[in-house]
Amino acid sequence: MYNADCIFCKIIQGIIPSRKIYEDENCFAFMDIAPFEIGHTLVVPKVHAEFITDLSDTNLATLILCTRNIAAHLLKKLPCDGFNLLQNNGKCATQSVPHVHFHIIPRWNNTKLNWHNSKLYESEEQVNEIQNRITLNVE
Ligand code: DGP
Repeated sequence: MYNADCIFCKIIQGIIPSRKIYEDENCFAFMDIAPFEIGHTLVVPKVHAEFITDLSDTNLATLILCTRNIAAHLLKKLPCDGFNLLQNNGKCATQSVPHVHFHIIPRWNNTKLNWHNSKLYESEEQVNEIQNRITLNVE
């Protein structure tokens, strides 16, 4: 359920701070610390599992529905024109945090993605503003 060595489990517990945008009984979503685009969001199940294939049907269903709902929210509130869903499993597939997660990467028409863009946000104020804009019903 909870893995004391896992960064994302610690984020879910609030032991490591994060820019939370959504939380419910099963899922937690927060802004990626190394975003590929403005509004890049991670959606994770509260239960600890390394690969998507380790999740039960129920946990996977709640995770994908939550991801769909957050993506719909980003389309409307950022707003963005589209998005990429990215989900890595295993070091060989560039998974760096071994807790299942979906990346939602907002996309805009006529804008190329910079996969190594570490300086996306102009200021702390801009990150705060984007976080406020994309936060949904946080319990
Ligand atoms: P992946 O390569 O699919 O395992 O992506 C993991 C993502 O997690 C990566 O884009 C950076 C992000 N990340 C890692 N540590 C933290 C953290 O402590 N806080 C936040 N907000 N994101 C993190």
